[in-house]
Amino acid sequence: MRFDVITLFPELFEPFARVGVTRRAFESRAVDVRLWPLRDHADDTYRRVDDRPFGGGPGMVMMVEPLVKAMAAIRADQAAAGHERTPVILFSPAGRPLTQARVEALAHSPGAVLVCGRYEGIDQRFIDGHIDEEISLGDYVLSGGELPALTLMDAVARLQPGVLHDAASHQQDSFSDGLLDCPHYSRPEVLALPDELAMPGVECAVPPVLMSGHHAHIARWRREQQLAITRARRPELIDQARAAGRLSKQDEQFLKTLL
Ligand code: 4FV
Repeated sequence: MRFDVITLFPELFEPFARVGVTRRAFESRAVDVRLWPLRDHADDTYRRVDDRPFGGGPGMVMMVEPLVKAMAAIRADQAAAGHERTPVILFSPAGRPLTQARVEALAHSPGAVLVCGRYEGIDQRFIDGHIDEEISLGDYVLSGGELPALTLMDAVARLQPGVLHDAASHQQDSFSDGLLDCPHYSRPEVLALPDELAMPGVECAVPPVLMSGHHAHIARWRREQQLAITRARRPELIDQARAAGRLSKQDEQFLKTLL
């Protein structure tokens, strides 16, 4: 799959391809990232990419022409590479909230063009003319669309075959079945911290069921933990899982015990 990223700060993306699980996605070309520095498509003497808003008001607006020229260059490059046209995504607080379901759909797609806004926003004519989808990371205001783009690429890259050591690990992710994740434990089985590091009220022993080797009991315990945590923190996700038919009779019986 291929991401074409229009950005004023391509240097923000380099480290991303060098570390962690996502590095494997890029080195294996499972995810092919092309960076398109917007200033390369600003051909006035000052290579302007932003200007004052018509109608007045604070801040600056990203100009339409450099963006349109960058899109033309991307489409030409995709055509030359025999790569199909990919949808154009803009990150903005006005977008649809990003979900794991949207990430999984993208992870099984040819890719996308990611437009990273800066300043107060982008000239609406570019949005009307080129943007297929607006995605929001959340109800807060960032200084640019680069972090949302990196976030989306990270979430998609880790789902690419062969990127996670154990493919099963993303099947147990939060949201993979619409519920929040269960607690995780590793060595030591019984925590023995010196007094100055002690954590009062924290159970020092790992839940015995996890040491039982009884896979069905372990799976049940983890499922019940997911249900309890999700019901406590994100009850709307329980309703969504129920509506999607992802809750078993056993799940419903357990949820009743929580009432
Ligand atoms: C944002 C968000 C976000 C708005 C103006 C970039 C900034 C600036 N993007 N989820 N929240 N974008 O705040 O996606 O151009």
